[in-house]
Amino acid sequence: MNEDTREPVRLIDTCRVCDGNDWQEVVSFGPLPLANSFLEPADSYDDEPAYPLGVVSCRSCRLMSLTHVVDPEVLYRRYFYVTSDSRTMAEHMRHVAALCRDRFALPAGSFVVEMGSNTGQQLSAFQDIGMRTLGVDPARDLAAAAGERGVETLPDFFSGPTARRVLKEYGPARLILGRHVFAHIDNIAEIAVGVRELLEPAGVFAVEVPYALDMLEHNEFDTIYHEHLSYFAVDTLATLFGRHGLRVVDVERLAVHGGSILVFVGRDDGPWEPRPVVDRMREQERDFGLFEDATYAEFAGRVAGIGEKLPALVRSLVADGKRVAGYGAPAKGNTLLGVCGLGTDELEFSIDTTVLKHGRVLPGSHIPVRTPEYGKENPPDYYLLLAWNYAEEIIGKEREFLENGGRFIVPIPEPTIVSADDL
Ligand code: DWN
Ligand code: ZN
Repeated sequence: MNEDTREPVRLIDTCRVCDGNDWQEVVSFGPLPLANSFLEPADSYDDEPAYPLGVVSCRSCRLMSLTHVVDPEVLYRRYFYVTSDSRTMAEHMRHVAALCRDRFALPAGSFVVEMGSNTGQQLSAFQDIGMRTLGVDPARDLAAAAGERGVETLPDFFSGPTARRVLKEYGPARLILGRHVFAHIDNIAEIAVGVRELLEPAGVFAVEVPYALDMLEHNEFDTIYHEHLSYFAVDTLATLFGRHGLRVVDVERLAVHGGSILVFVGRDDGPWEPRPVVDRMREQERDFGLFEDATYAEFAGRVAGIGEKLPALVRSLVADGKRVAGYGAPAKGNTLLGVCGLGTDELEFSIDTTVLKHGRVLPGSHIPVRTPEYGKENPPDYYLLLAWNYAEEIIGKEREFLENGGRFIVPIPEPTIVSADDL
């Protein structure tokens, strides 16, 4: 980051995993506003900042990276994403806590540190199984909310110096957790070094990231926004950690966020030997075409197809007099709408359960965010399911909407209409 000049955005140069600089261009979505910068309604949005959004792939380690990095101070100090209190996510967090404990024999009272701990929901699940916890999160309001639920949280970015400070003040960690935060960090080499210093010899770093193969295979292009600097395969993470005295010892595939991997990393002098799944997944990635330019070109082609098909579908419904609204106001929805050029001409509003988002408008499209109750009182004919990663939970609880003749447009992996007949 340009600490001296505090440039809000910088063009990447070398690969943050392998230092290579042979990049394949994958997609370029042009300038888009930040996906979590929900705005107060205004007469004019002319001064809304927008930053280039594009992805390239390193031909050496196959890291997919954004072309431009926005200053994290701009991205995260005031942040509207609070960990969803959905049933899916609560179950997932309990699952993660039990998985870490059982696979790596965490004794009761083990010290667990989480980077990007948000409102402390995941660490609460670790407290529930008897662990000592510490959160680290730069979003000041969220760190305060975590404190209120009894999860001590340092209001800071996790960095090398933070890791050393935690080590000095709290002692070494048995488990360091980074759920959906590692892909948000530019200098991951520094994080890897800090993690190694903070871990006990038998300690484990558990990293959960969206899985690049799921993104490529299921056309999840809306996972691409300014916060997600990196899109990882297991092989790429193995390259990264191998350079910093760490090694991937286990991997678990998970359904959350459109398909994620929970990658367990141990010290290379530690007791954890890599389990067979690690090499198996690396082989599968090779067979899938991780190292072939064509894989990325084909993905880009399919994305362009959705970018034409989805707006054509929505516009034809609107032209037929149908009312369309968004379901959910996730960050990814703002990429989807931005790439498809959909806005207030097509969508009347979008409903979301997050109180912080209510009364605001979506960045870029300026579609107003309403409460779920508003949606119940003013049901549209079609909901465009922006939060498609919760399709099962949402469609399950919206039976009444469907039974009354409402329909969902599920945009990913291919625009599809769901009606009561599909229940
Ligand atoms: O990495 C990140 C991922 C993990 O989470 C962050 N940078 C930001 C965030 O991405 P997102 O905003 O795309 O995440 P979600 O969890 O897919 O967002 C779902 C949205 O949908 C939330 O705003 C809550 C909302 N929702 C709803 O209104 N009704 C969700 C459910 C399940 C519902 O029933
Ligand atoms: Zn690389």
